[in-house]
Amino acid sequence: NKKLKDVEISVPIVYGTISFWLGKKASEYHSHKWTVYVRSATNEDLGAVVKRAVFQLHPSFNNPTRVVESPPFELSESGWGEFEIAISLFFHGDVCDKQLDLYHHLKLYPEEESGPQSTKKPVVVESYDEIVFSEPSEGFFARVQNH
Ligand code: SLL
Repeated sequence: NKKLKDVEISVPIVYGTISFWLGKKASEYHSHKWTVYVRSATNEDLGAVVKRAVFQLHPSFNNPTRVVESPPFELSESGWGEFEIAISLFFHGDVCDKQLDLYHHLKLYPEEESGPQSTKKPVVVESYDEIVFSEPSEGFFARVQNH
């Protein structure tokens, strides 16, 4: 698989969490439902680049290492507390051998300025990033160009 010198592929992504307070249905250990996700920032199929996402949750969860093998690269859970989620992205063989580790702080509780907690107003925290691959293989380049 030949490498293309002087070529760079930049893959824009967004990753983050959306959290809903369960209101009347909230219990002590399950007060919120939340989803952590990684997706293309430009509506491309991230599955052309990413083979697998591994979400490392707080050890208070059952089976805290969660593996997602195909898009959408996201995971939903319920819980009661905020913590840092480690997100490892693994790429297809012709893309990159190294994994990329991202870190995201799960936020459940709104800031005081945005008013009281409501089941209708989810708390969203999202980050933007660009994954840059230099000297991509021809196969990878062919797969993602013209998209
Ligand atoms: C805290 N450092 O003390 C944080 C830890 C952990 C949250 C928060 C588990 C839910 C379940 C859960 O929400 N853990 O047991 O299914 O605030």
